[in-house]
Amino acid sequence: MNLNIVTYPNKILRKKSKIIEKFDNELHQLLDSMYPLMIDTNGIGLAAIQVAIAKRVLILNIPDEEDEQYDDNLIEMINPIITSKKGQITYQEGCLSVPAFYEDIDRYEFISVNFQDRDGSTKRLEANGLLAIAIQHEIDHLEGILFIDKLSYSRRKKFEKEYKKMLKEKKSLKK
Ligand code: QAP
Ligand code: CO
Repeated sequence: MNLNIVTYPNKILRKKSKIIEKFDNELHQLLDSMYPLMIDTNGIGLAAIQVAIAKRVLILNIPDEEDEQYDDNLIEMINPIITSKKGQITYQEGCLSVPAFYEDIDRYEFISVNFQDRDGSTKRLEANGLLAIAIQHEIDHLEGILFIDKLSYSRRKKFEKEYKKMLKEKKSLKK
């Protein structure tokens, strides 16, 4: 599958993603295409809506202590649900759909998540730290929520101004 990253302010990112019912070849092809795209674009997490597919599918590949990403650490989550959450952690988040912008966002530090794997088997994962942050960030995408939605009014206004300026500069380079 040939996929491209959808970027803000594209309205596609506001769609609510649909539950996966069929764990078929089409789903596997989607997952298999999302992974190289995420790696090539220097991502650690990617939701299907970011490639314009409104399905409850996300992938994660958190770097290790040496900041290396390994295929073995790939996590695929279908129909994820957070079943418990506690604590608080602040992290400077970014998003492939909001390029070149990073801001501190508060998340739960510990979460439990139920999900299905690519074959439809039910799984449970207890996560903390960066993995917990990434799961919350990606599950927000399934609801049409972006990390910039969590900024204070003044920080959001600052973001909109900077981002518009950046888009304008990008456009003038293309011409
Ligand atoms: C979500 O984010 C996330 O602006 C995944 O120019 C964020 O992969 C998980 C990226 C924070 C945990 C903590 C962003 C790449 C990648 C950019 C990403 C960019 C190039 C973001
Ligand atoms: Co994102």
